[in-house]
This record gives sequence, C-alpha cells and structure tokens, in this order.
Amino acid sequence: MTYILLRVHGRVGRTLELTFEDLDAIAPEAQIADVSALGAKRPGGAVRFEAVLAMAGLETDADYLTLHASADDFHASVPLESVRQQGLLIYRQGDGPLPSSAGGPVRFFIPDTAACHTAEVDECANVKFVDAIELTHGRGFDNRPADEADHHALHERQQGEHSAD
Ligand SMILES: Nc1nc2c(c(=O)[nH]1)N[C@H]1C(S)=C(S)[C@@H](COP(=O)(O)O)O[C@H]1N2
Ligand SMILES: [Mo]
Repeated sequence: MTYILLRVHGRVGRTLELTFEDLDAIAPEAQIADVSALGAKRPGGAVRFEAVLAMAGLETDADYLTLHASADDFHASVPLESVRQQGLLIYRQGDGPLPSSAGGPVRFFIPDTAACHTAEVDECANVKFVDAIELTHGRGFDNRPADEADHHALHERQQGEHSAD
C-alpha cells in the first residue's frame, strides 16, 4: 500500500504527501502504541503530530491548524499552540491501516478535549477521515456544528450512515 493518505500543506517549509509507510517509518519515540490508553473510544496506533510538523517545517507566521476531511466535507480549524504538543494522528490498527469505521485512514486525536462546541478545541475537532492538514495564518475553514441543534443533527446523520454500512 503506497498511496498517499495525508497531505500537509500551507504555511510549511515543504509540502508533505505521506503514505502509510512514511508514517510507520517515523521514529519509535514519536509512535503511540495504543490511543485507547489515552481515552480514545477505539484502539489504534498513532504518531505525534509534532513529529510530522518537524518533517514539514513551519513558516514563522503559521498559527492555526486546519484539519480537512474531504470524504464527508468536515473541517475544523484550531489554534496551533493548543494542539501542537498533544495532537496525535491515529493511522494504524496493529500492522495495518486504520479502517474507516475507526475514522481512518487518519484520525486526528487530542486527548482531554472539552465537551462538544464549548471551546475552539473540543471533541468535535477530533476529525475523522483526515486527508489534508493545512497550516494557516489566522483561522482557516471550519464547519463544525455551531450549537446543540446542529450537533444533534450531525450525529443523527452519522447514525444513519453507520447503520447503512
Ligand atoms: N470527518 C468527520 N470527523 C468528525 C465528525 C464528522 O462528522 N466528520 N464529527 C465530529 C464530532 S462532532 C464528534 S463529537 C466526534 C465523534 O467521534 P466518534 O464518532 O468517534 O464518536 O468526531 C468528530 N469528527
Ligand atoms: Mo461533537
């Protein structure tokens, strides 16, 4: 499996196009064996977002991180500093890729998030099906649900999708 899972672009030193093998090759110190030990609902292995950022390099004015999931057109933009150290990219289960049922191929995960739509960095920012990470100056595109009604509607839709597969 050598196709590109994740593109890292925007205000970076160089654009990255990462495959499963690229993520797997990142240093063991930056790999997390199982995120369920950190409170994730499903098991999975992750790599520290910071390690990926180090590969890309950052322009000095980059201050927001925008997570893009084109699969279902979901996007979240959060202050870079708030997730820089804690953010994880879940990308594997055992030796294989993360299945879409667990948010794969790549799921962003921030341990200890605030409750949904209570803060810029909330559980809703744990974006599933991430295919691009964009570094920006100022807040990027974000279509997380704005209030409880929108949030409820989103979860109802997802419920429908899950029971359909
Ligand atoms: N791609 C994508 N990621 C997403 C969402 C979504 O609709 N699409 N929903 C978000 C919201 S609102 C929440 S609360 C969590 C739910 O995660 P779960 O499905 O693992 O419970 O995923 C977040 N990530
Ligand atoms: Mo949410």
